[in-house]
Amino acid sequence: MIHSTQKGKFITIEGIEGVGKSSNVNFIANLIQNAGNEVIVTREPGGTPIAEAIRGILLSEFEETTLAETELLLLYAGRLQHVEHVIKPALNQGKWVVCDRFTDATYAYQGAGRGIAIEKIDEINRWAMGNFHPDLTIILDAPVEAAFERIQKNRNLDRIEKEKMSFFEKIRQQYLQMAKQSERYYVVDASNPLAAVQSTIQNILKDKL
Ligand code: Z5A
Repeated sequence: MIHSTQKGKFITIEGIEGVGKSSNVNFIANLIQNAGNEVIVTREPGGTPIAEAIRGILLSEFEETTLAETELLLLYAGRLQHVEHVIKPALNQGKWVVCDRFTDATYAYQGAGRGIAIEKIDEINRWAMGNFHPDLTIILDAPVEAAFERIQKNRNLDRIEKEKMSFFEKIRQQYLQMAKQSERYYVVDASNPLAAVQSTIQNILKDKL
């Protein structure tokens, strides 16, 4: 366990849009709760009133362009509020935290997607987060076309979702690349039916609960 003075664990769920993150966060939380642990579910961008206001800015369209660096700084401003006011206090109380996206999304979207150097993100991440990172990260992976077919049926797209397929392909590849670099990542084939995806997630978490 990474957080030696804490009992709770920090689990994040990642992937491109439409892979089923929202559909699986509560499933994960239920597994944790059924094993007798207290759990909270949260998300990024967001998770506190200030961070949710920042989310509103990030997803809205303005007459001026939002610079990639502005996205990065806004994300970390919200993240700091979220970590210090919600995530760390919950972990310190022994609760588990399940978060829909976290720092890996920044490496994928602002790094691979927007083209900000990974070293720059590392620098800001180190400054804002120190050594704090998830204990376990589930990356839901599916081809971009398949994931987009799911979301386009259901809603209007926000500013980031309006990017081209090639943008999301870079993001998908960055997630897969990161997954090779640490044992905290588990890649799940999200092109399978939801029941199969959830059964895989259950197997991953079985030994951890
Ligand atoms: N962003 C960023 O740029 N940098 C960062 O550091 C962070 C975020 C943290 C908001 O994220 C945006 O912020 C996001 C990245 C950026 N922008 N984009 N684009 P978000 O997490 O709030 O929003 P999202 O990624 O767009 O979530 P989503 O579109 O809701 O996707 P999802 O949660 O992965 O999918 P879902 O809602 O659970 O499922 C989509 C549909 O598919 C739904 O109808 C389900 O019933 C269906 N579904 C789910 N799983 C399956 C399976 N297995 N089979 C069939 N159908 C399924």
